[in-house]
Order: sequence, then C-alpha cells, then structure tokens
Amino acid sequence: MKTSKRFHRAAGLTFGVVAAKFNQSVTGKLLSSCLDGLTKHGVKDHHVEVVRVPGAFEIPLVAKTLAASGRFDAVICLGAVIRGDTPHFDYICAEVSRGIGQAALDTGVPIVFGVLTTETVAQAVERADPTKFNRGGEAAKVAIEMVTVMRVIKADKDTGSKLTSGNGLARAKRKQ
Ligand code: INI
Repeated sequence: MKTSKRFHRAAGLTFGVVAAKFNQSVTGKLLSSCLDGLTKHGVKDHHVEVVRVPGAFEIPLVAKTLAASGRFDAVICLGAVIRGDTPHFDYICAEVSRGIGQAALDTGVPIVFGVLTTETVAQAVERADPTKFNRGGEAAKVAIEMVTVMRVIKADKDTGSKLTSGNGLARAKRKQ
C-alpha cells in the first residue's frame, strides 16, 4: 500500500459534519475551526453539509444516517461532554464513542470522533481553541487523511493482484 503525502489536497471531497448544540460556547468553536480547516485544505463550501443535534448522545444516529446516504466521503462528529456531579457523563461518553465507532464499521465510511470528553469547562475551552489544541481543525485533517487511506486501500484491492510492491519491512520499521 503506497500512501500519498498529499492527503491535504481535498478538493472534490464531500463531508457531513454533525455538531452537538449542548455546550455551544465550546461546540461552536469546534465547528468553526473544523469548517476553516476543511476550507484551508481546498474543500468547497457546497461540498459540506452541517447538521446540528441537541447533544452528543444524538450524534451517532445522525452520523450513521449521513454515512449510509452515500453522499459523503467522510463524516465528522463534534461535541463536548463535560463531567458534572452525576454519572450522566459516563453514560453519554460510552454511548457516543461506541455509537460513532459502530457507525463507521457498519457503513465503511470514515467517521471522525471530534467529541471532547473533559473533566472541566476550562479543559474543553482550551481544546476547542484554534490557537491551542484546535481539536476542530484536527478533526478536519483526520477526515481528509482517512478518505485518502481508504481510497488507497480500495484501489489496491481493485487491482486484484497479490502484494508485490509493499512499502516494505525496513521502511515500516524506520517509521516506528
Ligand atoms: N450533552 C452533551 O453534548 N454534553 C454534555 O456535557 C451533556 N451533559 O452533561 O448532560 C449532554 N447532555 C445531553 C445529551 O447529550 C442528550 O442530548 C440528552 O440526554 C437527550 O437525549
């Protein structure tokens, strides 16, 4: 499998973005940095569809529906779950992570987990800040990279021949 370093060229790719409204001061920043990241890498406005959902718990169903529609090369999920005084946090985190992972496996479409799970509001704000952790921008980059990875694997599979020119043990070991 030869992977191209030019995965940043995303012109022509289509993306669904599912963003929770809960903790809007954080998720709004995640969303704007994600959209900026897509634009920066050449994605056209009309190739992106954003769907807002009430909270992180609602993300998996919408992500799976978008992925299964066949209209998107990848789906990006954005949300912020912040620990409170009850076990609610644990239930939501477990469901949203399991649901997003399952949706990707069920549909074969890359679905990015851009959901913050933090102990405090300050941690979430820092992670959403485009000048700090910039998790929204990072989610955009991961989505673009995953589309390329899946395309390369599928192209190799479509050629139908046995592996004759892999990237080799020596190169793989050097990258470790
Ligand atoms: N949803 C979030 O996205 N983040 C949270 O921190 C959160 N907390 O803490 O309650 C949250 N709750 C709402 C939940 O995602 C659902 O929208 C709700 O339970 C209705 O299904």
